[in-house]
Amino acid sequence: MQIVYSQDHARQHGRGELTDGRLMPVVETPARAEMVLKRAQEVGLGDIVPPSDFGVDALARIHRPDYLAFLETAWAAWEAERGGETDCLPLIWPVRNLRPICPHHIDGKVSYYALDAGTPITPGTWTAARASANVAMTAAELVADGAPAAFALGRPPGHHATADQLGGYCFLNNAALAAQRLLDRGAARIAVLDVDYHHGNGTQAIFDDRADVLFCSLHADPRQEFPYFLGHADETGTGAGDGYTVNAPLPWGTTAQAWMAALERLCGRIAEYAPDALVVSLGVDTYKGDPISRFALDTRDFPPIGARLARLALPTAFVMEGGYAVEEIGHNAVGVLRGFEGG
Ligand code: OKP
Ligand code: ZN
Repeated sequence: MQIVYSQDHARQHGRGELTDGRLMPVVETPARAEMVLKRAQEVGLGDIVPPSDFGVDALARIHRPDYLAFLETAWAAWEAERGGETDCLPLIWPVRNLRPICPHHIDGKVSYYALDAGTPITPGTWTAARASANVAMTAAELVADGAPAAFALGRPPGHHATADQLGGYCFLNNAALAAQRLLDRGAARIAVLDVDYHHGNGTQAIFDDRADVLFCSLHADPRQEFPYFLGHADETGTGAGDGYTVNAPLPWGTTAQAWMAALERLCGRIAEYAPDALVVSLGVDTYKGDPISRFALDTRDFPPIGARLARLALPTAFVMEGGYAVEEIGHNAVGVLRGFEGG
């Protein structure tokens, strides 16, 4: 399958994220994408193609215009306020008992538009996030043009980003933009399957009230794990989208066997939905050696995931999400894709 890739991902390189009560080096680094690219080339996965530029209008199919304007201007406002020595991070949120009215000062604005303090805005964030979105939409375009599959090898990831909020290392929801692109190219129904260790709260929220996108996710139970406030089993969608969200929260320590059993259930639901295409939010932070995650999948467990997805027999756009064990991320992510192609 073709691999869509842009070097612009490297423009997002945060200096620090607030973790465990202190500022720590970020785990969502440029090396992640470079390691996946290296492995894809090693095994000859496919040609590497650059993204097309779909412009801000395509982003506005999913994201609120005021949020896009914020992302575009946040770094300049932060830099003007206090120089460029530190990344732009929020410190207060419009939570219970406060009012979500967007402030004018950058400190208040970044809080309004963020859902955590682990997602630094840097000088290159807007460039890198747009490149990652274009990478995902280009993979969707390849699939819409008839490719059986395509791989969007982008970062920063996207599945925590909502229509109007950044968080969890995500700024633009790449998978949602890919799904919307497929719909805009004529598909009637799209399934999004999120296999990242963390719940894809952004993707779920974006498609919550829609029946034209089935959102299915396997993830660590939000009672134990980030993003903590979405991803429970009783969330099934609202309004017209009722029945089109399926969550499979799993406990810390989940093994490949239990994980594959949950995948089987979600694949059944996807087959029943009979979508025109599938978007896979491909996180490999389910790996046992992942530094921020607590599932127990081994490198050998990733190819069977791809093989099972191939049996759905759907045109499939894979969109890179998480995976922070940098040495193994290439073997794990490309393992899924090779399993898909051989399966
Ligand atoms: C992004 B993706 C750990 C802090 C966790 C958020 C994790 C975001 C994961 N000390 N910060 O879903 O892989
Ligand atoms: Zn994740």
